[in-house]
Amino acid sequence: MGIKAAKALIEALKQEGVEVIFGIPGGAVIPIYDVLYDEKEIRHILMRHEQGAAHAADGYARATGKVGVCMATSGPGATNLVTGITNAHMDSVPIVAITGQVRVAWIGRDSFQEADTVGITMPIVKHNYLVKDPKDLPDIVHEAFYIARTGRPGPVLIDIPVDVSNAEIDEMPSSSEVKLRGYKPVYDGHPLMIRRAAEAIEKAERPIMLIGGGVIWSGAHEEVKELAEKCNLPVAHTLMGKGAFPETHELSLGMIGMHGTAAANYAATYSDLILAVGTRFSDRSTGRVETFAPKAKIIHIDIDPVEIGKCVKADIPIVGDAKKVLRELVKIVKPRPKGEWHERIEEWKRQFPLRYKYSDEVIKPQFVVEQIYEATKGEAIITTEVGQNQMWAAQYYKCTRPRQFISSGGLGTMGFGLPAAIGAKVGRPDQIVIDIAGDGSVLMTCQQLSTAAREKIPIKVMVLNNSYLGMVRQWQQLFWQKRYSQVSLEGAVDFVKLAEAFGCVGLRATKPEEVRPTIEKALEVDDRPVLVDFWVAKEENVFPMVPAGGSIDKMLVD
Ligand SMILES: Cc1ncc(C[n+]2csc(CCOP(=O)(O)OP(=O)(O)O)c2C)c(N)n1
Ligand SMILES: [Mg+2]
Repeated sequence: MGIKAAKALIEALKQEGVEVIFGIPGGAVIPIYDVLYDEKEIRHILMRHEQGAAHAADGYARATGKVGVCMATSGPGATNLVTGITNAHMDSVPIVAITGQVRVAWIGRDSFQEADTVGITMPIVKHNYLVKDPKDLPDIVHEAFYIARTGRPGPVLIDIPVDVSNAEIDEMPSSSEVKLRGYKPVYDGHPLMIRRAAEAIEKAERPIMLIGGGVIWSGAHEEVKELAEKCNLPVAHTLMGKGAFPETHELSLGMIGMHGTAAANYAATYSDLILAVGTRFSDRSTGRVETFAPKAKIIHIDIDPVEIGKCVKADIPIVGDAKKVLRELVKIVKPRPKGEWHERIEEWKRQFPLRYKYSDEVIKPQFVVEQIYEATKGEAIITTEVGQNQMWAAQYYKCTRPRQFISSGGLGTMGFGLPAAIGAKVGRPDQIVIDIAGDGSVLMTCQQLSTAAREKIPIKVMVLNNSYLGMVRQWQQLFWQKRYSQVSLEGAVDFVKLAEAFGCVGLRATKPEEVRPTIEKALEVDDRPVLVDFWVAKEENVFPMVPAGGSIDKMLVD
């Protein structure tokens, strides 16, 4: 007795531990959806746009550490996934995207809903497949998951022609160990390099650690803490590394980069040693690289050899898994006491804390984030949109554990936060999941409120509604003589009505004293999604700010 390839696909997904698929059906994936009709173990969440399916898979992966799965039909379904896949690629998130394709014999004839999905996605995936022989399908699924989650994580796409998924294969192979020629991530760091790193730490006078998203994916947060405490290393994090070291820890410098803290940016600038772990030195973190950390020796630990020396020269390169490398390093490095360096850092923290002017007339967006932080006791999972809202969330919601802060870093995708929150909440139903949003961003994927309502996924969307594409307006104000070109969203939508139209609870706060009670009210709703429309100060800016292309020690503070 044979088995349908589509059925074999679903069985292979189950063998990989998949519990949920975010997707939308269409002609080229009907055989797969037909199998899902009887499927009990895998939950399918019907999204309202495929971009959101990819972001939901992404949010699920970031919140759980597992591989997220999304599915779309051929042509427009697949092309709608592209932004979401690129987003996962830029932030090294393991997702597997399954797309339908026209039948094998019709490929290349501009058939109905044909797109060259493998070609289109080539530069934005870790790997992709066009399945031509149905019996290859189960093995390809296992390979795809293996590639997505090992080494530096990333998205993998499987494109399946409709006659392939609809074909019969002889038998369902049992899941076997994946072995791939030419793909062997290096996990153990070179012992000599680790020794040199230990010596450099011992000799340094002004060392800091700089941690990125790689620490989270490697599960190295405990090792980071142990090393930081043993050697009294001040720790700065990138946007992706937020939560990998408790921001409430006395050794935390906060976030580095364009909207980072003065303490982190000054410490990097004046340090003589940066121990960089799982970070790719993006321009948002380093500012002008020619003047980044001019006095520092750089130890760069990364699982992906391509990152070493790509943006910043490494004096001590260590290719390997952050957790394994730090484990070795912490064993051999000698403890260091605190010194004058720490006093200097304390002084920066005292002199230049993150701050804003509170007002009791108009709601300050930073105040909203602070109140969300307090009302959730710093425990919630936060997703963000992109723009000022994202930076205020990063600055004022202090995180203490990995996988708590989920944000589109590399691609900066407006519309990410809402579907990512859906994915995160599905993966972590035990957690409060809040999308800290901007009015512009949320309108890009707001149709997913319908998904969340119908599926009873009680996320909270907290819109910092400034009636502007605020971050662009901020740049225009500061660097383009206040020529506010095409950034007003005045009167764009009534968010409360929008929420209600989709079957969600809609709330609004227009005065500072309403902020906390409205948040509390939103937190009480647990059977439906809630959207809160906070009418915040329209022309508030995010500070500190390093002008694009500037050195990170040259910050505008107001
Ligand atoms: C998909 C997409 N289009 C355009 C941009 C450029 N962009 C960056 S921030 C921003 C404004 C965001 O507005 P809003 O969501 O209201 O956030 P705010 O900055 O006002 O908090 C824009 C248009 C982007 N990042 N992503
Ligand atoms: Mg806005």
